[in-house]
Amino acid sequence: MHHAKPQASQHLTKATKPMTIDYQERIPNNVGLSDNRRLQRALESWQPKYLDWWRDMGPEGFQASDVYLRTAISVEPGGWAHYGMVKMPDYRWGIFLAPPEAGRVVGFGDHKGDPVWTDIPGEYRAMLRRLIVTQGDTEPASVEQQRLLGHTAPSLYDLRNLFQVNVEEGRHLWAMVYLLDAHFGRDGREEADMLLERRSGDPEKPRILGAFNEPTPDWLSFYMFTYFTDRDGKYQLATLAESGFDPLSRTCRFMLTEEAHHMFVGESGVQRIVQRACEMMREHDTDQVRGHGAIDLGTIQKYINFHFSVSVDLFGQERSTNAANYYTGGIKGRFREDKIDDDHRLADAVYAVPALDGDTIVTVEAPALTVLNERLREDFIADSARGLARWNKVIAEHDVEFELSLPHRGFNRAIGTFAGHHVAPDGAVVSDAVWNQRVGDWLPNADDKAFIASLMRPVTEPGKMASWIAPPARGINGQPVDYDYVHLT
Ligand code: BYC
Ligand code: FE
Ligand code: FE
Repeated sequence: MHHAKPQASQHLTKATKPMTIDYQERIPNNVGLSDNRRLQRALESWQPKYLDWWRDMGPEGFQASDVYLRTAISVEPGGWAHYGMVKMPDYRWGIFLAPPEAGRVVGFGDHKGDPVWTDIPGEYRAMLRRLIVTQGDTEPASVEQQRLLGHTAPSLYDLRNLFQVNVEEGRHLWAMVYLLDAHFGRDGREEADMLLERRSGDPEKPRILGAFNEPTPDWLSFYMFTYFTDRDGKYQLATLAESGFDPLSRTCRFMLTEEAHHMFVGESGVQRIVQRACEMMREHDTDQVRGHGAIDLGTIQKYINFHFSVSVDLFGQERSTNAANYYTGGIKGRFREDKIDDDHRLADAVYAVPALDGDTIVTVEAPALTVLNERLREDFIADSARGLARWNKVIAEHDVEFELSLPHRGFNRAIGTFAGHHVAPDGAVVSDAVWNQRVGDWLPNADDKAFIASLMRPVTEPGKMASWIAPPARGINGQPVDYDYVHLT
């Protein structure tokens, strides 16, 4: 049976400080796993199942390649990363929690001001289990969605970034399985096994949330996914980092440090594609750049429309009693709860949310507690818009007249108020007939997908880029762009 061992090139050393990760252990951790035999046994019996899953469902065709990966070596802010050539199955997946905050108290809900819980309060067990399982399910799902992309990477730099994202999503699964094994006994072990059994896109045993059953067939989709869908990860993890259940909070705080890189991959990936499109538009004085091997801005807009809309669905319904119960229980807070100036209980507060009044989208006031999903969705939308502004800056710098935009939040929705209605990207409610006539202008159509697929040819020479993407501004960890980031076998 395989179990992970440190690579000679990793130079990972034994723990000296309490919050340093112990790499001598079979499962690297900073939670004192060797002092908890029961938990250690549970995780050690899950580890081979995880590795089997990784070999079956992880990146296809590259398990034997050396990849320039970063590994967490400490959870202290700054200087936590080590870089070296690693074969992915030997990546040191483990359990890393952010340091505890002395005297931390519950920040919101009925228990506001109470000391945080290190064990699960019995009354919240079911809620917490469900949240942890839902969170955990997305992590292996994304690895499954991306497993064939290695065959068509536009450069070795991008190939390496894909694999970095994949191993870290694998580690995020470990993070949730740790909580299930440590705090939910036998049920937790069953859930941990089920996390390895569901499969993205499989109608018999699908992943839990919609976006995680969509295919990620090409690299434009991959960058959109890491820009928009990983950003849902940022917002959900941030609300769970507020949790009164301290192990969940500490776990999510460390996961957020990894999440930032995933969104960087998405934002910079789209930016480089936009840049290439603009360069070709200037060079050939046309916006029909497909013939020049670039992706036209109109197609990029359609991919934005798709990935934005499936990602906003991930926030759930506008009105949710689940969300109200999570908040009142002190289980799941708002984004940056401590920065919000109110009573953090919300018993009497109201909040404005969109609603449909016939064919018109209006704003109505609702009890704030019941519309927390919508509020978080709004935070997400504002954050998403920032990257678009940076992409539009690139377009303007090339003197091209075109502006990328986010579609209306009601566009192409499958969850909540707008599900079952057709909303155009500009926010107009339209008929079935208009929708059917226009949908191919708003979402990637068969022709767009075939064109994108035709561009997906691997580029494997260090420093070379596919025709449709500009080189990155710089390499990884101070290495040059033409560094040999993945040693192909
Ligand atoms: N698809 O009351 P509601 C990440 C279900 S991404 C399918 O509005 P609630 C990552 C819902 O489950 C972050 N079903 O729901 C990114 C409920 O089902 P039941 C993932 C959906 O509970 C990239 C029913 O509809 N983390 O980490 O308020 C790569 C009623 O809805 C969907 C989390 O999501 C959907 N889109 O909110 C790798 C955090 N939306 O009970 C990783 C944990 C809703 O009727 N999860 N439903 O069977 C949660 O906080 C909540 O479960 C949700 C839903 C926000 C997802
Ligand atoms: Fe993740
Ligand atoms: Fe992520």
